[in-house]
Amino acid sequence: MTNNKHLLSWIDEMAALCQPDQLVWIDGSEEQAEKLRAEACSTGEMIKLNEEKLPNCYLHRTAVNDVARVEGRTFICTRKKEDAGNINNWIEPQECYERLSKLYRGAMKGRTMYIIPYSMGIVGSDFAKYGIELTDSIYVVLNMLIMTRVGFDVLDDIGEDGDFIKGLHSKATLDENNRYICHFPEDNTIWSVNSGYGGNVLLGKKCFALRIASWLGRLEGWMAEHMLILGVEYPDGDVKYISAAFPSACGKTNLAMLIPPEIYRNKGFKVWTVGDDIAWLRVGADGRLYAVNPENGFFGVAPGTNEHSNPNALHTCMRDAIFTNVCHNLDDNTVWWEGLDNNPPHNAENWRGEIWDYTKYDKADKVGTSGAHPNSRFTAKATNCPCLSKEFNNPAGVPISAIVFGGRRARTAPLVYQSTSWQNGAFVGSIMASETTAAASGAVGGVRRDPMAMRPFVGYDMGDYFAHWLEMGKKIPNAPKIFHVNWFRTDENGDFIWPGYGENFRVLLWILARCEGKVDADLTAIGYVPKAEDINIEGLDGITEDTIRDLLTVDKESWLADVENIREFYEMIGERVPAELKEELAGLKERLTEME
Ligand code: OXD
Ligand code: MN
Repeated sequence: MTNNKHLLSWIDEMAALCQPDQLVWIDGSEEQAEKLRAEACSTGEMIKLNEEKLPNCYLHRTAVNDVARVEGRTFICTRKKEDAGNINNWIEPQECYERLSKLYRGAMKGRTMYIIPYSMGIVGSDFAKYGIELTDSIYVVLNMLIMTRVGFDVLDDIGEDGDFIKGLHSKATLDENNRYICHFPEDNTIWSVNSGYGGNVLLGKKCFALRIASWLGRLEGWMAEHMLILGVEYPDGDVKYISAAFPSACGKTNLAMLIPPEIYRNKGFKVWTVGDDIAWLRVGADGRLYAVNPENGFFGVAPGTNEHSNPNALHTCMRDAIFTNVCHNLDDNTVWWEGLDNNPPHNAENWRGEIWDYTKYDKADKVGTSGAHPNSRFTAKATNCPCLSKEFNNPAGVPISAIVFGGRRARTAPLVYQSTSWQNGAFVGSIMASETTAAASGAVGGVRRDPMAMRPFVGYDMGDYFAHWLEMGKKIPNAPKIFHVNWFRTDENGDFIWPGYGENFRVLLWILARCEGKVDADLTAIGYVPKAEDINIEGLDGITEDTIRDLLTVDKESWLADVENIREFYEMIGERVPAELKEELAGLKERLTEME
């Protein structure tokens, strides 16, 4: 398999610690995957679904106490605490290795340790980074086979002395009080123990492609971001690419797979998906910023996915998919989730595997009475996506015209605005936020600041991360323009004003027109805001130019309140917040104060 001594001795050491009954190398072949699926079905770890309706699809249930990422149990273990920063949890590396070794010791007795060589990005490309994940979970192996590029070509490329990220995962006893997701960026190492939930255990994803990769990107002069990547095709065949960062559960997968409104489809516009969650960005030889999606599949939230919100995602997960914690329709051995359609199954098991009474479903108590868990997922192959970009496997990536940040704000942020420079754009990213609205009244709830949607995913100090953004701006001669969008403004009744979903395409077109210098805008205290007439509302029911004007207003008082909140947030991040961003904040305050 490999002669890499470092790799082999690390595996020996981890096997001696975990004491599995046997070691099995994962070669990426369909034959091996099929054997593992059969084994998982024989033990009840997975359920094979209706082969006619959902070919090659499986259902898995995690432990009831293990259904989401656990930020409180996620650690960045740098030698110096200040390098992990104030936002991240930290444990001193040696102490952490010792504490976790006790949990791993003998944890794989009676189990198999699977060795998964995988690549984030296209094997052999400039963007690619390699990892080996050791795990005692077949579910992890089968998900990694979908989400990453697995195979021995990775070992060949690592060669005798190449770099790779060492990932160790054990379900151990699934003890939530001893659950740890730990990153050792100085050692290229990830240790995850006592969880079986995707975001905690598919180590290629959040742990490697964001936390460790953000660290590597800073060292090596590139960026790892929590961004979708999409291409907008114009009727003349030209395609322009956008990458966009939104906090979790703000519709990234939906935007990435958007279907343009009919009036645009008829003219020949299309949207192509390159990625729905993670972008790795590098400066290309032509001075533009190029993006690849390092993943090979989608790990999407199931509830709310339907023929209206995201038909492409629905089609993507109708074959070769693994469903986690959804509702099981026992009548036809298929799956269901809240928001799929209005026909909940009458003979079903809920995400916990208990008989489910759909008549008792109470929307206010989603976890207790729902059929599917609100964070239930589908793991689906990118290549099954009907709108997958033909550039998906391009090792050079796609050139990015616009970077879009987005939050969920009831009042503050307008539908869309453009920053005035890269530095100002980095500032706009750094102040990203989402808030919960008290449903009926439209009252503004708490604000969670989530810079660049990376709050849970930066593998080092957040102030240093901002500084890296500013540095990168200096290295990109032909940098993308930076925008901010907010699909979630509400009216006095708390209802969303903008229809969202496919209609967001209208905003993307304005963004791209700005990048091309094809449309004017009004300069306001926060940046460039569209002229209402430049957002096309043709064919949009119930939306007038006045609605758009209203969606584009900049409300002085709520922005000034936000400035105060941002100042406190910067203080919490600490002294490494770059002076340039503090100046941007001061400038914003001054412009707002001067506003009529
Ligand atoms: C995700 C997340 O699972 O951001 O993608 O939480
Ligand atoms: Mn995500």
